[in-house]
Amino acid sequence: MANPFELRGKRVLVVGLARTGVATAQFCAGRGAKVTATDARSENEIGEATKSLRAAGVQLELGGHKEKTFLDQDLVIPSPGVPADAPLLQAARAKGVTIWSEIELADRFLKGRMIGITGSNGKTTTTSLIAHILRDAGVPTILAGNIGTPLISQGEQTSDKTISVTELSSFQLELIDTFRADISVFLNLTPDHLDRHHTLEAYGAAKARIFENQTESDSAVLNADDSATRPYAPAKPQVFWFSRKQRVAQGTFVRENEIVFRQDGKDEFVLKLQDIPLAGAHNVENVLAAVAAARLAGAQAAEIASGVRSFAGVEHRLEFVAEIGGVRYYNDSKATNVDATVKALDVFSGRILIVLGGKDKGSDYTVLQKPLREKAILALLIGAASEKIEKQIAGSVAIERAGTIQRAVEIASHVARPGDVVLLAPACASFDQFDNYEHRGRVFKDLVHQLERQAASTSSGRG
Ligand code: UMA
Repeated sequence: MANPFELRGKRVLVVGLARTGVATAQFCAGRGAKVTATDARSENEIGEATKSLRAAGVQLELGGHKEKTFLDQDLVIPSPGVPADAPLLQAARAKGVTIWSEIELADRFLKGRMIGITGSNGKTTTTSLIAHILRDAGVPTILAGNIGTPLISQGEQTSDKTISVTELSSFQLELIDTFRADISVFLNLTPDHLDRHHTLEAYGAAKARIFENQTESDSAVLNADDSATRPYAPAKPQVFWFSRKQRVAQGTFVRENEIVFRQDGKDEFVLKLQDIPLAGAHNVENVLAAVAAARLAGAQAAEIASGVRSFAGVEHRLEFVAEIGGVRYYNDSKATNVDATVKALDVFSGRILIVLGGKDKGSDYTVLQKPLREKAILALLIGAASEKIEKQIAGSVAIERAGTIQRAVEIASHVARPGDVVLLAPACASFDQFDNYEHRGRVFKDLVHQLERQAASTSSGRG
């Protein structure tokens, strides 16, 4: 947007060849850069994508990375899954090679305005909701970023009228340079990704870079109820707060069960709390943030209200899957950290059988003890983090080491009684047993739908 970049003739190294890397390598090659792409995985493991990359003239170094290749570049673009402090990136940095995340490069080619959304939880719901409201209001909108579609793959579709609604992770933000959002949203900060950022401070600081290049004419939306994000309120952009608990000077808040937007001393009614189609207090926060961002982007209050009312929610986010014999099954595979799991447990009134586990990210699972004691009747543990979770939640709930998600669903289906809830909200990353959280969620849903079919055939057999 603000800082065009000439790729023609530049030596560019793309590190990691999954969604981000493949799109970035194609984009750079298409604009005349001399592109090399490297991945720790072998050609077989990467699969089909290598063919189209070769056809586009991309040099491939697979099955590992070579230091010399990192040093002989003008620009290195690591995928979000590559640690920013990886020794080879450090070596390239020391030699003066520019290292950017893909969103930094993408931003330089996008037209129109940008709404960037970050935070530990609620990003996907809030990002999807803002995009839904704007689309509904007739604004040309793209929905991209950490949500699963690399921003760089969307640039061609933007015009001066487009609003790019972009979910941003700490991994993407920690390697920006001039990336700037017209409207930035920082939802909340709770411990996550400590295996990568090491401290909550470093993790928060990476996220707060969302404000770094904003100017006085931009807006920042922050959570007034979250003491961890309040200190990050930036000086330059206009700050708008959102709150469930208090009336804010500028922004959105709840007044007598109504959501109100306040700007320049004027209050505007937007919608009633009862019109929010999503369960849970955390979703009220997500809606408050989305209302503020959409209003600042120019949507009218009535358009926003209609967009919120017709929002169907997000796949893998407290997604209702099926009711079988009075037992309701929910897929919250996107609950990849402890805080998200606490929020998922909070939504239900009790008798929950929860599937927990996966790849640990240095999390503290003792936080789950209280909500598990109050709401859950059984914790089914899967994946690599099982042992650590078992130690840290011991005594709060009955525990069963299921190992796999298949076994967990099987056990849950035998133990659950009518009225119970079976909830996949694992508090962990998925990469030990699945490609990503979407894959984990789809496997869970397939298993539940299998149970549903079995139940239907059993009952029709009886009839
Ligand atoms: N790799 C290397 N060398 C390394 C490390 C990894 O070659 O040292 C390779 C792996 O072998 C693999 C590739 O890098 O081939 C993986 O890259 P990636 O993990 O960045 O995968 P992408 O598919 O590009 O997904 C990334 C984001 N992933 C992560 O942040 C871990 C996706 O967010 C995002 O949707 C996508 O870009 C598009 O922008 C997922 C995520 O888990 C949903 N995000 C975290 C979260 O939400 O908590 C931050």
